[in-house]
Amino acid sequence: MSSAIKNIHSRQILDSRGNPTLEVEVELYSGEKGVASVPSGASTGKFEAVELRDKNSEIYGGKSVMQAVNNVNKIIAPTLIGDDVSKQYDIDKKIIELDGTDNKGNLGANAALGVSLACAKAASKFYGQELYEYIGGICGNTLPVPMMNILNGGVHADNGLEFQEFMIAPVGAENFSHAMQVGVEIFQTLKSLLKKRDLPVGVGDEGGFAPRLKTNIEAIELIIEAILAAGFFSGKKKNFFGTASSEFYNGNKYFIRGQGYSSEEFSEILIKLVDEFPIISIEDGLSQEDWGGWEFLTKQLNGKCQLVGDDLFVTNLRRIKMGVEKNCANSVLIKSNQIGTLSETLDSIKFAKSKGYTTVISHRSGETTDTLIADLAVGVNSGQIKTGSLSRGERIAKYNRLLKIEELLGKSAKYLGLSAFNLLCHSAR
Ligand code: 2PG
Ligand code: MG
Repeated sequence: MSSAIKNIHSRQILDSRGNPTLEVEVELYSGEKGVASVPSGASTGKFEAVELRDKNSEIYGGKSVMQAVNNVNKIIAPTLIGDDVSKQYDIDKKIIELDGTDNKGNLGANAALGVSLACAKAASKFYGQELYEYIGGICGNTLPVPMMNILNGGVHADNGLEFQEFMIAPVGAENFSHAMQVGVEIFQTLKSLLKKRDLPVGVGDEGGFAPRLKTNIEAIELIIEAILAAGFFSGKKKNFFGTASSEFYNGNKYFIRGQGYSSEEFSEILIKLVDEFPIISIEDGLSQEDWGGWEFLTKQLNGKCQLVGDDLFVTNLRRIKMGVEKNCANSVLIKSNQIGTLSETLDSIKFAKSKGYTTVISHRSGETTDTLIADLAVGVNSGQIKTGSLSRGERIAKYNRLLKIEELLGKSAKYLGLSAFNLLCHSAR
């Protein structure tokens, strides 16, 4: 029995938007196999690692990933065959060196990540461990607070809302399964409210409803109404939103309903929203290039609201370090495909935590049914996960995996609720 890699094979599959992506299988001499697939974003950050696409407009509209598949099968595989799969950092280092760029521009972050994740899965099987156990050992036992994106906007829907995600987080739930129940009850109530108003209940890319509403505030109010109508007090079931502001930032202005706002003006709008509504977290409130704005917003809201950097940090240690130095944000969104390997993802998480930043493990808007992020969230005790709404199989797959992990952990399972946001710790910075 050996944990040495016998074979690595990649194929092109489809993601939840029907776009091509990679699946990678890693087979060990022991006979164990790890299979992983790679997600893909729509509101991608400018500084993300490169997602390699073939760009042949006659095939899949230019989105096929055969070059990345070939990079796995013909370049990465021969280099890693025979290596010990349990040496994750060594494997990832080899891939990084093989690529030789800062942004995985040669092999593609999608090629690199597929192999990296499939290796971790194969290793966990070799040791007879669940993936979250393999990642976190006996310390990995925290079920994340789910941030559920029940109303979709931005580039994930076609409804004209500038803000991309309107999320709820049952911070007052007793445990993870209770949090799911609360989320579903609010989601179903929102559906009835929309129907009553003759608004469509079709869903966006992440499974949240996507009605055409007049303003972003109307979306927030509608959710609060659903929370109350479902029988929950808004004080216990707080809300989030993710603006993905880089998407409506143009020429140093933030454009809402056609009107341009300066960074400071837009920050004031966000600050007012936090004052008026039960909002405890804002993701990408400002653009990825607006460091000055982030400094201002963080100064104003630190200690009151979690400020999550997604496009701002792109899971990249260098950018997270810049953010810490400049006192920008107090939380990091974690997406492995923004950086390209599991070990770089783990390093970003470790660093963020060491600086008192919270971490939110996240899906992409283009997903597969791979549930790795559920295990990662528990393994690293991130305390929070963002994996979409309460519909669409690729979103539900992650929630169902977490329900199973909660059962597997039994009495060891923890659910942090509001303390996952750790807001007060940051007020001193
Ligand atoms: C985000 C993500 C996931 P995308 O902005 O956080 O919700 O969207 O994958 O399209 O970048
Ligand atoms: Mg985002």
